[in-house]
Amino acid sequence: MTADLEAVDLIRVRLPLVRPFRTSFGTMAEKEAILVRAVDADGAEGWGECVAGAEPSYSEEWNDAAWLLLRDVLAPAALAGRDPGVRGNPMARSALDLALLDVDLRRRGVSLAAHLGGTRERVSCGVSLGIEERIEDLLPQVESRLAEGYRRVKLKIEPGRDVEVVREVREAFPDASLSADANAAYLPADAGHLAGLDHLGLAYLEQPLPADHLLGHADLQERLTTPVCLDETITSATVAAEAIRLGACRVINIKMGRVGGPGPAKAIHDLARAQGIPVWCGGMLETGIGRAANLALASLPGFTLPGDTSASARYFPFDLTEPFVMDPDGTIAVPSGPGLGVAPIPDILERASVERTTVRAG
Ligand code: OSB
Ligand code: MG
Repeated sequence: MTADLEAVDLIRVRLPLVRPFRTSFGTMAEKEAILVRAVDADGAEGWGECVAGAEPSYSEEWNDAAWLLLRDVLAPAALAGRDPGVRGNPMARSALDLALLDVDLRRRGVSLAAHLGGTRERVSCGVSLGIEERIEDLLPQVESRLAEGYRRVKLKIEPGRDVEVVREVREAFPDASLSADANAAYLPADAGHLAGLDHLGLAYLEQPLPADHLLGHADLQERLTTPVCLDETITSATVAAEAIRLGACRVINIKMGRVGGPGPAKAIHDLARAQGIPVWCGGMLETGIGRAANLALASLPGFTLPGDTSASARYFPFDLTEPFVMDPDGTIAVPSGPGLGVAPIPDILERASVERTTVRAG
């Protein structure tokens, strides 16, 4: 597949967000991403997006480090047709793997969704709302996103902005499908406090404890009636299998970048499905490139819950690709063209680029 790979371009982009996005680990005022463009000897190209952030705050990876790894290790190994022998760094690896897969699929005329085993043409969408200083700034966002058709609204929470916030949103929207995402902000000793969420009808509570607390999540799940969903913890199919066996979660969020690529993402889907654990496609505020990959992944049959696969307009005043639009029924069409089915619009890519380099064989 990579035999005639000729060059790998790395393009760092920055896109303004429609609103700063605050989580328990920090605030993002703009989106920074590394795009990977793989080019083969016939000039065919493929794209991938690294979902790491500008800082190592969601996980250990960050773009400055991913850039070096892609430039000095991963791309040269791919160009030489050898295994890079690298541990960890799933987001950087996933970005390159996606670009290489995209070249191959485009050449063969196969969509990423078809390649992964997708079974639906449209996927169900939820939306993730950042922490707001004031409840008056959150409630109107929930209202307008529900009115747009989003099938689930996820509220970011942190200590001091949790049970009360969820209660206010629940009181204002009694029938809405709601979830809460703590991004690892609590400790096992907070179990009693988190049990205060149990009467608020959440679809699930996402990643309450730090990523390595497998037993902590199992104990917490035993205490809560709210299903626990794991995000940061699930870094491989092995961890997913152990989390399920321990009872550490009843729901899994799958992000291709966090688990190291399309292959591992599908493997986690397959094993969760075999064990009756529903999964949904997480998001990292991706540009249209990463969004296309997420929509393809979310078309697999085990993705039975709405994903953080929102429309381009929820994130950006302008996206790198043709914008993804959600229908009023809360669904987005899965790209059906070869590979990702989308590519950056040259002018917009040019305008958003802040750094570029090309890696060649030899
Ligand atoms: O925990 O799911 C998360 C964004 C950046 C980092 C981590 C997370 C998120 C989101 C946004 O919740 C999901 C989206 O892309 O809409
Ligand atoms: Mg999350």
